[in-house]
Amino acid sequence: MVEINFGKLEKKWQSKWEKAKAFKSKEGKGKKFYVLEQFPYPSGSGLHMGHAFTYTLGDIYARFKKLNGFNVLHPMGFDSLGLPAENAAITEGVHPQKYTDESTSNFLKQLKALGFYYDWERKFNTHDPEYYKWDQWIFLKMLERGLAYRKKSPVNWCGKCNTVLANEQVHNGRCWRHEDTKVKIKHLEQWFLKITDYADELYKGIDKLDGWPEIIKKLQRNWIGRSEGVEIEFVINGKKWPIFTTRADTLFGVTFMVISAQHPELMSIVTDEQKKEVEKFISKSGSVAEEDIDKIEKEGVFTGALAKHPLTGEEVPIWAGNFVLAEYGSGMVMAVPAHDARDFDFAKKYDLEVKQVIEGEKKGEGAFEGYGKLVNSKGFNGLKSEEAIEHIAGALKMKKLGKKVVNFRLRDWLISRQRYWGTPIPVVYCDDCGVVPIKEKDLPVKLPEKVEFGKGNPLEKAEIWIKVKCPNCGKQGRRETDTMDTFVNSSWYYLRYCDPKNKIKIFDSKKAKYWIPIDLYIGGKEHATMHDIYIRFYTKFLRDIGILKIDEPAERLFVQGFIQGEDGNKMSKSLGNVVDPLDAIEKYGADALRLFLVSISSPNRDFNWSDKGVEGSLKFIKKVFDWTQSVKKGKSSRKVEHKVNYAIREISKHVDVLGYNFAVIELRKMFESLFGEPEISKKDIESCVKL
Ligand code: ANZ
Ligand code: ZN
Ligand code: ZN
Repeated sequence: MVEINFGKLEKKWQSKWEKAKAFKSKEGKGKKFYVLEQFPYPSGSGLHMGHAFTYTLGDIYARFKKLNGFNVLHPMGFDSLGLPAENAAITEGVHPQKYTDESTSNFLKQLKALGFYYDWERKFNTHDPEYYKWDQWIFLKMLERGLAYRKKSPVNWCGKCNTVLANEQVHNGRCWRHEDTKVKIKHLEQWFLKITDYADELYKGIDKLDGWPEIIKKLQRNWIGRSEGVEIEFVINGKKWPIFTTRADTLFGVTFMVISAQHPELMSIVTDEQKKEVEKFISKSGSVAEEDIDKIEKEGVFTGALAKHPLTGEEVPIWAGNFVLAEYGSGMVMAVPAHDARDFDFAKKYDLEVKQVIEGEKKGEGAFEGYGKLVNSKGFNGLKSEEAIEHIAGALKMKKLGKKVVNFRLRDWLISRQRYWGTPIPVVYCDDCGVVPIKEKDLPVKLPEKVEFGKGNPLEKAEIWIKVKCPNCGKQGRRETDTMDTFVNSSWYYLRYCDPKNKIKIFDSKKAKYWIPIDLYIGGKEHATMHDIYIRFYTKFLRDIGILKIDEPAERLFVQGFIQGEDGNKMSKSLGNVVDPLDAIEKYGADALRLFLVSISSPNRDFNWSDKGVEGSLKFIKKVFDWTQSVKKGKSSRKVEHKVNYAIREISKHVDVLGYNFAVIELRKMFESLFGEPEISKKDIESCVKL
């Protein structure tokens, strides 16, 4: 065996590719294929093995499609706004701009060392004002249409991020970035995007996402949470109060009501006698996260108020409780302890009446939650639950005390962040005119360079930047100091790759039309209910303002697994099990590394790093290399031809469905069986090497 320096060899070819612009893409006439991997946040610690793995998956596919005659678009850029750069500014004293410029250029070098097929001419950084200008432009379009608005509401606050978070960025009551930090509730006036206007379409559209994994679709369905039911009016102190129920058939089993302890109007119904008790209860019962509701001890207090039942006219007591969400439905429920487990627990605890109205066999103590025949329901007895829901909804409608409605769990997207390193929200506050949008021709609103980092939002102290003339009346106004959630930047980036240098428009519609939708999108499962929903929302919005003609951004979504350390744990500095892709390239070469990354398991599964494994890949590559040097080149026998053709067919089949590990098995099989052959044609050697 000759010792060859793969590192050197790879560099030679990488620079040839670069000079030849081998991966440049241009819209044209042929069949197109758009492969995209979710772009990275360029952290200071550089590219990690997870990136190397994910981007290898897309790279293989892009090359595969190219070899199959497609016109391929495979771009890469950097999601470079966000908190870590700003936190580094605070702890290390570097300006986020400098920090980010350094880390993006570092990332770029590392990606290039991996030899990926990217059209680097399309690269952009989201912290470039030429990029975030279009975030602002989209925001203004939303503002015009009432889809961007300000509202004071209880919001999630992460003390570590020092900013608010969107609902979907709170996982198990904790910050998505800070697993150790419980989110607090603050009451603030914030900017929201009205994603709920698209709730129904986002929900129903899931059925058409044939190329998306079931798990992502399920998570999205649950997150959007479409629920068909009836809104029923109960009258409290002469005023109608709606409640939402999916079980109108149980209406005659209501024995009390429960209003959320967090409900903003709770105190308005509490009687004087109960005021003290209720206040005591509110102050001791903190806010409960939605996913905890079934687990917590259900507690409450009587409000003293009564609600009039819409069909029987009876007065039922109203309690305040910790298991009712202020933000879902109307924040109040009709409690049916005989048929709802939560209500049952509550009724037992406070000795409230339980009245059965559905016939059915329950197992032991507790509520019967199933469907069945109605009893004790005057006028509806004997009906089945499904029928009863229709009939009762009809009766309520006649009395103007109810209607069928669809409810969603999805909330509007809170995009305000009290941080510096994000896209400035392009509005001005004027004493006379109120909230005034910046004129389109004055975009981008750039971040001021000179600011002070420390506690709080640096923009609030940037007095010179803040002062601006009102675009409407010309009087002195003040800029908005909130910046946008960085998920805004990634919600439409796939479109900018179609026309990244456009200075006049967000993108040229003709160019975009050629490339979109994304044919294969590769990313992580953690984005199921964040990025993967936001990008769908933005696509629909941009369609509705007439600049797109597609309904969904990606034909197919592939969710990659996680690469863990050799010990089976998440790679982390504290465990000492991190393998740096650059070190691995130096030791084994990019080809061996990439081959290893797709050999171990199906790419949608988690797998462990293995030194032995990557050494095995290198050994294999060396063997192949030696064979190409030593084998006699001449004519291929029929047998050899057959072996090569068979391998091309089988490997293509596996690659097409990203079954790369099976493709590697076929590849090894092919070479092993060719090693013993006395002679092979140059053309066949080339095919083998390409494979
Ligand atoms: C009466 C009832 C009787 C209910 C019964 C269920 C069973 P989904 O499917 O999630 O939409 N609900 C309504 N608003 C609520 C809130 N703000 N916080 C907590 N629970 C709330 O669930 C709808 C059901 O959840 C509604 O139907 C209501 O309880 C409860 F035998 O109303 B049901
Ligand atoms: Zn946080
Ligand atoms: Zn004004």
